[in-house]
Amino acid sequence: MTRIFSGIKPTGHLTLGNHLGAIRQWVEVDQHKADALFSVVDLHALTVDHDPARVRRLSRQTATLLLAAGLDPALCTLFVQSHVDEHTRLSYLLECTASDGEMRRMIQYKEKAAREQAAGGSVRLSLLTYPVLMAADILAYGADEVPVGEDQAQHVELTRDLAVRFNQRYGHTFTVPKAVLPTVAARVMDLQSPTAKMGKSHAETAGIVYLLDEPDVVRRKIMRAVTDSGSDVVHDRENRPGVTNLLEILAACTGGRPAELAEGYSSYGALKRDTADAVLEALRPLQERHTALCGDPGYVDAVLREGAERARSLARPTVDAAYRAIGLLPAY
Ligand code: AQP
Repeated sequence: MTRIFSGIKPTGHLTLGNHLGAIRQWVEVDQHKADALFSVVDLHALTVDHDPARVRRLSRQTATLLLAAGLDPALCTLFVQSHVDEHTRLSYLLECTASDGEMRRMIQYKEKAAREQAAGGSVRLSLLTYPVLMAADILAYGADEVPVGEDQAQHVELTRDLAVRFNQRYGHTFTVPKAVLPTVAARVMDLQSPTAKMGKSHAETAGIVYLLDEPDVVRRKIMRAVTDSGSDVVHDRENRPGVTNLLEILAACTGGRPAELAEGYSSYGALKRDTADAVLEALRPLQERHTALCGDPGYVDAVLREGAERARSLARPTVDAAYRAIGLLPAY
């Protein structure tokens, strides 16, 4: 059976980008078609300046939201990354497989390092090496597929390179995974700066729809979305990024095709109204289930405990095999 792994960082409140670019695919497709593991990858949240209490709170909120979005523990495995030591054990071996140059070429590293420096902070070493930890997350489970938004495709490519290199040097140990991108909304853009990704840790929040935003807040953010000069509604990512973003969000929520949807509109106002309605309709059931789950914290704890147990049992044999293959003496 196909094995799928994907993760989400508790670096902020989850956004519509996380939902349309990743979570929805996990819920509607992946957990039904494969042995799917999904992780709140909390160690990745430590690569930038963070408040420990907030990371803890967001880890729990993220897990709860994933269940609210429809991940079903009877169909998939949901766990917190730091509960399974195999991730960090394997990460070190992969650091010994990766090169400094290939890490510095990662686009997210360049962008986030520049942001940290601009804010006067120092760049943590873990920001540079985090794609290696991500490779360990994936390779520990022998995942065949990694459903991700476009922004993570480069990291999955690195994971493939590391798996192939390790296998060539030390004998076949890892499955070589592939990234699977959604067909629409692979990259949901910020409503206020539609040439930048909608990201949950961005400081400017006016262009970000959070999954737990109140309905009137969601509507206001969408109605105030930056559109392009001109007034005709066309799907053109290059020249009309604002309108194109709205069309892609609408398409992702309603199941249509962005270019075809564009033909039905002659004004930005109507497009914004319909997009807001579609987003609200997509978020309503998730928000209702989230409220219900918050009243049952014991259930979330139990899901995460059982998820970590299963994840450990799957990862340990692969990571032990990697330790042997690379030349380490087995523990007595
Ligand atoms: N704007 C987006 N459009 C489509 N997909 C997106 N994803 C994130 N933003 C968008 C996808 O969501 C999954 C989980 O992402 P992540 O939390 O691991 O990290 P990220 O990609 O760095 O997401 P953020 O929200 O932008 O976080 P910050 O701001 O902390 O960096 C991934 O599959 C991702 O592709």
